[in-house]
Amino acid sequence: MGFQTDAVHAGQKPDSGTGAIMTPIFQTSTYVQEEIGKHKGYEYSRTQNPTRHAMEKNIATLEKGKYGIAFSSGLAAISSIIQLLEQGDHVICTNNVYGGTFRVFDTVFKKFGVLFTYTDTSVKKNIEEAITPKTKLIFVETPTNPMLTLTSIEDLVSVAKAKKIMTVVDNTFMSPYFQNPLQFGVDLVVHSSTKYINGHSDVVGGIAVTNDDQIAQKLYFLQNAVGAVPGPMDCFLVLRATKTLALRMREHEKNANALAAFLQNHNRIKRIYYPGLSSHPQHELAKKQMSGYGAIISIDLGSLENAKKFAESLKIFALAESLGGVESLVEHPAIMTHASVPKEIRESLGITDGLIRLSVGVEDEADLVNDVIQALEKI
Ligand code: P1T
Repeated sequence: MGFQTDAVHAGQKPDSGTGAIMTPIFQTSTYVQEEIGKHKGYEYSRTQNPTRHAMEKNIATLEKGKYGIAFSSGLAAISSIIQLLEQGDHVICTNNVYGGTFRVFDTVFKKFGVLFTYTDTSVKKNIEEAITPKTKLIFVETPTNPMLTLTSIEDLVSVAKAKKIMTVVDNTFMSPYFQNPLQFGVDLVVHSSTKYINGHSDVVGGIAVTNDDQIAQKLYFLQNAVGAVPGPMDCFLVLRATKTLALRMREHEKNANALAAFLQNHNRIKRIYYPGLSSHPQHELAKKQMSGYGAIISIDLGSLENAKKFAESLKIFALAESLGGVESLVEHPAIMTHASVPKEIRESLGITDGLIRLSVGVEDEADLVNDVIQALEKI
């Protein structure tokens, strides 16, 4: 089936009791058993929930995967993936990842003896050189948050497969609509479904998707054993939202393209990062592995003072953490989303005090461009 047909239907069928076309919100913690051990496949809602199952199947289908394993946040999904490892195992991670991802790796899992090497995974040789006999997992964000750097998924898979190392791609920025890493042979895709997948800024959630039976079984085990599961109401909202994912992504991207085209020639902007611009150093790679460029644009305004003035002068773009919702957001990575990354590392990555990240929403294109024009004039 096509993406939109799957988005509307996959994982869902009319309720057998009533014919209700929408999957009910099974707001229950437990399920009555006929006899001890005789039940309908549902025992307890940490372990199984029908609304969650429908959502997991739906997103797995959109991501071209067999199994979807949902969690209560993107970080809960990422943490459960790291819990597949043992003490002493080594992870290679893209040097620029969401600040919270770096924080949980660096402060929580390191404490339990998992070793992390951060490197610029956009260079194949860097991945090859970081591999040790203990390397069990390579975690890549592509495009990265907030620098929009790409890693070649093909290169990643070719290096990792040769050494039997598990590959994980955080696909949050692209959503399953613009990029499907499993189709390149990646083992696991992870999303913060808080972002484009839900898209309405009213749910925090995460999901891992895989085609690998063994990895799936281990993650379902962890989902139940550790227990970072999403509630049924949140699953219902996400399931409702994926029905319009394709429509939203097209609109997000149209607006982002227009805004990037305008911003790239503006004299107040020192540097712009958007994979859809031909000036982006990896524009050709973007065309190859993504079917669109998404709607996150980062701009360097040269100083903290300029960044503050700009962000605080915007009227439609709201000053807030997060991204991927229908409403446009602006944020300052160094002080907000990436504050937990040490300053010298941030600066080496390009996350300067002048850097601003825009999450372009689905409002009218002209209104967004005009909002940015008036805010740039305040600098
Ligand atoms: O917020 P949560 O649902 O736990 O997802 C974490 C996460 C994982 N991966 C990426 C690429 C992310 O961007 C995020 C969360 N990011 C933000 C909140 C942000 O404003 O960048």
